[in-house]
Amino acid sequence: MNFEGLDHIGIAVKDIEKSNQLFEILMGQAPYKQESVDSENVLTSFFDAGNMKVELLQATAESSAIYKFIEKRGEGLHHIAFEVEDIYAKMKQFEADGFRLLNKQPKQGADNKLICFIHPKDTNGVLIELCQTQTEEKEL
Ligand code: CMX
Repeated sequence: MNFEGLDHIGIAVKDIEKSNQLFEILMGQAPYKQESVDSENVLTSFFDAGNMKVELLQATAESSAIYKFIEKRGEGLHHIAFEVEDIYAKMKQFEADGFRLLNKQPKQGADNKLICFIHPKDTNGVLIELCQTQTEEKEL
């Protein structure tokens, strides 16, 4: 098995403050974390959903992937993220399997993760994120 489990699903939203209020009602709790990821030009908030999380993402610049996504496809499900034990090993494996990786090295993502995306055109139109919880030994 390649994955440790589903870590989170990412939902692209236009106005994260409004969506936070909506999801607070839906999830029955406030987000446990809000974070700006400057490298991705996004504002994020995370809700605990039991054995996984829901991440809301709002673009902070027109260059952001979230901005382009919403322009093209509207708000909605943006990606699903699987936890992996060793992101370097999985990136190597998936690349050898023919999947196009959208970053050649793991990037610093939200929620203390090292992340890598697989091109959605290689996975039936769904953007897949690999993420590894960062430990001190694996910090970039
Ligand atoms: N899910 C499914 N399909 C997607 C998609 C997504 N999230 N984003 C784009 N696409 C589709 C587009 O609709 C388009 O399809 P068609 O050609 O059929 O219209 C195709 O992929 C190419 O899209 P594009 O707009 O021409 O190309 P982009 O320059 O926007 O690049 C992608 C798309 C996926 C390569 C780019 O968004 C990327 O590198 N994403 C990874 C990084 C990311 O998403 N960061 C934001 C989240 C960060 C975080 O979680 O912290």
